[in-house]
Amino acid sequence: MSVKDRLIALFENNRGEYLSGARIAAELDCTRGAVWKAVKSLQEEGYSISAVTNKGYCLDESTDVLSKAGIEKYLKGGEGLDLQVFRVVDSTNTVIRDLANNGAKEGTAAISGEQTKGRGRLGRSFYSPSDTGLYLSILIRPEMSAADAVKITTAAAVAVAEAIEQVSSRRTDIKWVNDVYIDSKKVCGILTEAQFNIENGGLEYAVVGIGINAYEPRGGFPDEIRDIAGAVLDKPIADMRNRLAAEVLARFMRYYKELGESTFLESYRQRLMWRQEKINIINGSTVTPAVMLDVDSSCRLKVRLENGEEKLISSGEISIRHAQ
Ligand code: BT5
Repeated sequence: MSVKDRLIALFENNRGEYLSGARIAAELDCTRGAVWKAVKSLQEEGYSISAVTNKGYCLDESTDVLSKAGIEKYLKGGEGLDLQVFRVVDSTNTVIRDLANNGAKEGTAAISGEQTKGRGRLGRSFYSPSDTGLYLSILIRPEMSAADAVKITTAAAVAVAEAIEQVSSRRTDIKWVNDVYIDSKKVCGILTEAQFNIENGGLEYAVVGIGINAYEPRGGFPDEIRDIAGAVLDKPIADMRNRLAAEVLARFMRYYKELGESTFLESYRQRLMWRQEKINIINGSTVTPAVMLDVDSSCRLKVRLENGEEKLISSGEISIRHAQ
């Protein structure tokens, strides 16, 4: 680990406390000059570090910069995770796909504070500005039936919804299949991309990508998504994104291991939006009115069509909208 990474870990474990240059140099086994250089570089990355003569350096309690040490500090459970944290990447899903193709193990996760090419489903883009969001992808190599595999994304939605509630105390809803909402605005989108084995058709790996709007971007969301997108919080709280990342990762890994028993399902149902309400089912250019009833144990949507017929819908390319 570089001096800078070790310094982050030291600061993260002593937030709000002054550490003398001499103490830091001794703990990191480097010169005081190297400490000063590392502090400067962290300040440039957005860490709020005060330097006071005769007291030393102090990482401000309110600092909200993603780091491996910062996330690990809050990580309870989540065994087998291997975190790689970036300031900016094109897409964390692409980072993980590249690592997976080079043999990375299950539990490898990429976490970034910004994406330049964040992806949504079906070629759509996911707006991923710096400093206000959390973008992360987790590699899994599941040995499971296709029926269980469809539950991966739904389990991720529950992990996110619960993590947001834990960190922010705000109530979340889940829009089938996997968008997380607060007050009728989308605060999180999830994209799971799978790689199949050409020889035997089995699932080689899957990348679960999660994008969360922690705060509203400076200047607000772009016009195209202003009516749809929302943020978890309107005011910063100390270290929110590291905490949120840790909560999401640990919960997802737990639900993933318990996927066979669908332990996430009850929590999913409790948050499901528009139950017993009128919806429109959108499949390409076809719009079918229905009443939403529930989800079944494979997370298929149970609806009642206008002719009274009840139907189960799998996600695929179908989406739903609320009908007035
Ligand atoms: C999604 O697609 O919502 C899945 C988004 C997954 C993003 C994560 S971030 C980490 C990982 N790396 C990636 O590159 N992707 C994953 P979809 O259901 O297709 O919704 C996309 C639509 O949501 C867009 O067409 C916009 O209307 C809207 N949208 C775009 N950016 C948004 C944002 N930041 N917040 C809320 N809505 C947004």
